[in-house]
Formats: sequence, C-alpha cells, structure tokens
Amino acid sequence: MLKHLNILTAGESHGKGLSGILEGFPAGVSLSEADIALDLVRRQQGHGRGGRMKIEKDHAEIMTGLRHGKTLGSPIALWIQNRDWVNWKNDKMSHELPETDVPEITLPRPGHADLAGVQKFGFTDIRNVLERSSARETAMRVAQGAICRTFLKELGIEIASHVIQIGPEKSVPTQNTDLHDINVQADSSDVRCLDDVAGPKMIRHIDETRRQGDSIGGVFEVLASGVPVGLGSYTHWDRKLDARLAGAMMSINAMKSVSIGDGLNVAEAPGSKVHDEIIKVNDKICRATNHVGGIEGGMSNGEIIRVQVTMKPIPTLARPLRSVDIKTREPGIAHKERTDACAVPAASVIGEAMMALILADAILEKFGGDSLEQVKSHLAASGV
Ligand code: EPS
Repeated sequence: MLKHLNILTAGESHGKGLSGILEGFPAGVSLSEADIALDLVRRQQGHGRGGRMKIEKDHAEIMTGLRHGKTLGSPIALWIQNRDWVNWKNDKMSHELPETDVPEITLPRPGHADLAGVQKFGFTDIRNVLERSSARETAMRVAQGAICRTFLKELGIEIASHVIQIGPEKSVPTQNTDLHDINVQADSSDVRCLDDVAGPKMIRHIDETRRQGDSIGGVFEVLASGVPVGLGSYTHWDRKLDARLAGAMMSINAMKSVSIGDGLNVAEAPGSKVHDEIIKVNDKICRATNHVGGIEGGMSNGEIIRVQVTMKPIPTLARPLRSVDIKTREPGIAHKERTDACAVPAASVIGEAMMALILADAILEKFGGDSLEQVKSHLAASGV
C-alpha cells in the first residue's frame, strides 16, 4: 500500500506500550512531541468509549530521527506507554510467569479476531490473539499519521473528518469546504458530528444501546484539501490513489466498507448527475461540483478528497452472543471484557491518520526529495 514510506507498529493492548517506526520521511520538517499530542488526545475522545480511556493518557515519545526540532531523514522511532500495564504486568500480561498460573480465555467472541486467530496460530488461549488484534494499536498509527500531517501542512494540505452516521442516526451532508473549520466544529461535538440535530440523537442512541448491553457502529467521512493534481496513477492497478486509500481505511480495526465521493449513491443516479462538469474559473480549469470525491482515474484531480468509511459494532458485548469453548468444545456464551459501546468518533481520527500516511507517501512518490526543501521545489517546478 505504501510505496515510499514504511511504517511498523508493535505492542499488545495491555502490555508495556506501543512502539513504532516511520521510515522514508523527509529531512528538515519541524517536529515536536506536541505536534503528535493533539491527535492522540482527539483519538481518545468520543461518547461511547469505555473505562480504559480514563486510565490512558497517550503520549508519544520521539526516540530517534530528530535533531534541534527538525527531522533528519532517518527512521523516526516512537514509544507510547500503556498506563494500564501496571494492572496487568504481575499476572495476565506477565513476561515471566508461566502460562499455567493464569486462566486461559477459551470462549471466542463472534465478530472478533479471537477464533480465526487461535486457529491460525494453534493457540489455546484467546488472550494471545486479542492483545494484538485490539484497536489499541491504532494509537501508534495516529502518532505516525500526525508526523505525516506536519509535512503535508507545509505543502498546504489539510485533513479533517467528521461522523456522518451512528446506528440509524444520520447527519445532513455538510456544504462547508473549510477543513480547519470542520475539524474545530467536529472536535467540539462528543460524537464529532457537524449536525446539531443529529449529534444529540447519536448520543442518545449510543446510551440506549449501552443500556441494552449492546454495541453500535456507524460511518465517518475523511476529507483532504489542497491536494495537488496527479497523485496516484491511471497506468497501473496498485498505484491508484483510491485503491490505496481504500486499503488503508479498511486496515483500521472493525471497518467494513469504504466509498469515495458520492459513494454508494452513484449506483442510483444517472451519469449526468454523477460526473462533475469541467469549468473555467479565473482562467483555472476546475470542476463545477465534486461528486467524484477528488479522485478520477485513480488520480487526485485537485478537488477535495472525500472518503466515507463504515465501522461495524464492536464485537465485545456486555450481553455476549453464543459461542463454543475451544478447549471443551461445549456450547457457551462468548468471553466478556471491559469494552467501548461505540468508537466511531475515535475511528474518524484514525481515518485522518491513514489519509495523512497515504497522501504523504503519494507526494513523495510523485515529487521525490530527501528533504522538505527538495520536495517543495519539485512541487513548485511541476506547475500542478
Ligand atoms: C479494545 C477494547 C478496549 C478499548 C481498546 C480496544 O480496551 P480494554 O479491553 O482495555 O477495555 O478501550 O481501545 C484502546 C485501548 C485504545 O487505545 O483505543 C479492543 O478489544 O479492541
């Protein structure tokens, strides 16, 4: 998916912490831990989160790749401590205790990685799977995305997101094209919703779902403005920008579908209502509308990129579904853990990080350069 940058993440949900490496990032970009902190806080917010987020206070320490406040072009290693580790290190997540001292989890949760994970690795304890399949890992991706965002900002690229649906509650589509404004407004809502009527209904729906011991999913939209024309490619299938964005969004835990621009609605409308007419404004060739979501033929077309992502309800339920014990093979009720009733608002912030990673990668692929100054001069010389 990534052609120029590389990222690696490591860490278990209740282990010591998360570590990550971002490699291929240009030199000369101003960076501090404060640049990453804001997005980490935003990812921890949102109505519907459970008790874990009261324990964690995510902070990414920059371990390498930085000197005098500027990136060096060398790999950037990060560390995020899990505050909850102290509650787990002496038993369930001990590095030293023999496994016989801790009861195994043997009733897989439907919808989770539990069953296929233990079958794949030949484990007898589901905890060996759930610790790494947990969405805790996305804290590191948000940190890596925040670093890419500082680079994109230097090039005039903004990224924002907002929640457009939770359960049956849908927001009215926004006409706002100021992405900074969209994020300020979304961040001021407990469900990151721009619609003042739909937002409170979403909150009520989450509360009602939680009361019933259930969980709920939804849809969020990620936007990017200021994207130069021609990122991605029409010449080769795996270089298409929409394919790369879709893959990146689907890699977020619990995502089930991705659409771009008007998305699923294009199936109903005729071509005359789907395609964006080409017009001239102040001698600049642009589009009269943006149904296509800023991508045509696998390339950015200079308009705002719009991606919608659907998240399924979280599989850990307070009233668990039927399951079968992997040890005794007896029918039972799925394993129950502390959980979130809804994490769609948090997922929208993770979507921003994935957008930042893919766009930074596509910029470096098209314009090249080892330093920010080189990328800037290549971009200026390209005339797009
Ligand atoms: C998660 C379960 C919950 C979430 C967690 C993902 O954690 P816990 O089992 O500790 O209550 O809070 O998300 C995070 C820790 C996070 O940082 O987003 C799961 O099973 O995927």
